[in-house]
Amino acid sequence: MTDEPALPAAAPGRRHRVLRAAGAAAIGLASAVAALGAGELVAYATGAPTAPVIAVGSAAIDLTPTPLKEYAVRTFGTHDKPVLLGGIYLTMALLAALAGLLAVRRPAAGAAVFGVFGALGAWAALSRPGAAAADCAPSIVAGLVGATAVLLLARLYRRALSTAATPRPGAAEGEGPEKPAEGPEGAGPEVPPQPVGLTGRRTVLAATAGTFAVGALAGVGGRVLTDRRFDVTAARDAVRFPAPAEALPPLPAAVHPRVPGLSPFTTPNADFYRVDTALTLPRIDPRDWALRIHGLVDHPQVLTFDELLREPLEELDYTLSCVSNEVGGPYVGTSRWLGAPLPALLRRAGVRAGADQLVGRSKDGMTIGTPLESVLDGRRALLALAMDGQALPLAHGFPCRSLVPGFYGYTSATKWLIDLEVTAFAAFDPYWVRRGWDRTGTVRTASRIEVPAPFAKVPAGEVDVAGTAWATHRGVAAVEVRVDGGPWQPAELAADAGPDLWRQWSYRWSGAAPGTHRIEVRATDATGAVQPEQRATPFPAGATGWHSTVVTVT
Ligand SMILES: Nc1nc2c(c(=O)[nH]1)N[C@H]1C(S)=C(S)[C@@H](COP(=O)(O)O)O[C@H]1N2
Ligand SMILES: [Mo]
Repeated sequence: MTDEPALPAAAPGRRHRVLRAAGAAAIGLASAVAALGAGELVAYATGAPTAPVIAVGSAAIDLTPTPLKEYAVRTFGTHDKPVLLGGIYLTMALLAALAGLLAVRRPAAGAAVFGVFGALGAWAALSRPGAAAADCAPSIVAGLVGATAVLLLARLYRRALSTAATPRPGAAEGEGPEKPAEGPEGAGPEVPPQPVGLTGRRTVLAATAGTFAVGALAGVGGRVLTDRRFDVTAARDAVRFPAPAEALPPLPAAVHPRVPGLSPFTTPNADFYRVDTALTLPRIDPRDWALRIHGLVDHPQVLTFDELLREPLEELDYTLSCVSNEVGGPYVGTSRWLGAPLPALLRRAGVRAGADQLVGRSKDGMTIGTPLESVLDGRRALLALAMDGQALPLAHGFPCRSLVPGFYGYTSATKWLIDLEVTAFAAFDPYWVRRGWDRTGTVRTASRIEVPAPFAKVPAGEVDVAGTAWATHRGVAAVEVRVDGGPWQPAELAADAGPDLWRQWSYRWSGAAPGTHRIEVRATDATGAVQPEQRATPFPAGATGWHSTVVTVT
């Protein structure tokens, strides 16, 4: 800021205009915080997904064009949701500040901005799949509270300004309404010099700060109350699984090549990648959960969680992967899953002729379609309830998700599953297919180098190279490595635990000479197909191309 003469007498200096504008913007911001706080409190009654920002964010995710979504996943990875929410909060803050600036001139216009906010949130909440009428309540209340707050604060603000502008006896003539609120004045002999309108200004400041504080408190309180009300961690901890009818022996240690730095064969739950569109995790109490099986079936079914537990449970060692994974990327993981065999349940329901798609629906409205023929062709499709010896973590679909080996998650692995519909591809396009993704979603052969790390410095001589390859449900038959575009050399494959699992590999690179080198890898699946060199983006059917790593030998 520039040096200004202390307490300019009459000129409404730039500083004053800036301060006034800041005050008006603060009024808008405080009103927005009050609005969102009220929304969070009301969401205590209707559930976290109905809170205004979450509802708007969820609608934004669904409306985001595929290329932008891909960009977000690529750039922000699993942080895509915090980034989106941050963006929404920032946009709202800017609009709220503008609403404040507007409100001190035209109160009705400022209030209208909040009305539009509220309506937008209400529309977003109602547009969520499975929304109830009451779901728009948090946004409507938020809109009303925001509009009321901005009207009241703007009135105080205008009053403070007009007090400041009222010419006092003895004050210079010609001080119009543009006179700065901060204008100094000579007061009577008993009263020390006091700026005009100080009390009024104090009142606005206090009211704005108070609105802000109460709103923030309501927001935080509403969140905490909602989290507590819909908490299902105790219900999850209480789940006990009967011994599986078909248990698997422990995996042999030889599935891992024991190269330091290589990821473990079984991915711990805490490290398992997470990809979904859920801004708030669906919380489902298994006691309230039921799975409906319907559509082109002779005997529609409704299964409770306890009934599912009484099915002959099976274990499945399975590598789940995401179509959005880039070459060499992290969206893949392996676990031992436990669940009820899906084919048996479908046969019991009696699949009718003409059906070729199985659509899973989740509590949060996701739809995922799998080729029905594949589900019934003898592969071990599962309604999974547990993962690595624990009930499914909330982020991975508690209490139940589907798994169909050989398909990417987006066409087979519905989390928070509540509904299975036997239908036809011609009759229904699931969520991702509507957005242009391949409707089948067969996992493509992939391989990646994990050791050495990209741009690692390694000593000359013998260098251990190792990584992971998968061609889910077909199986990996070979992995080859080459250095600096030289001849392909076979890597050593660790023990094969089955075609539904990834396969880890290692390669001893001997005679590594100082300098920069490029290591490449490619896999061959059990049908004999070699992973293609041609690069393809994840959209629309999964990435292709060889992974490579550049290292410096010292
Ligand atoms: N309800 C729901 N299920 C879902 C998704 C989702 O967005 N919502 N994403 C799918 C995708 S794209 C993948 S790759 C897997 C990821 O499962 P994970 O998060 O347990 O690793 O879940 C699938 N199931
Ligand atoms: Mo995915």
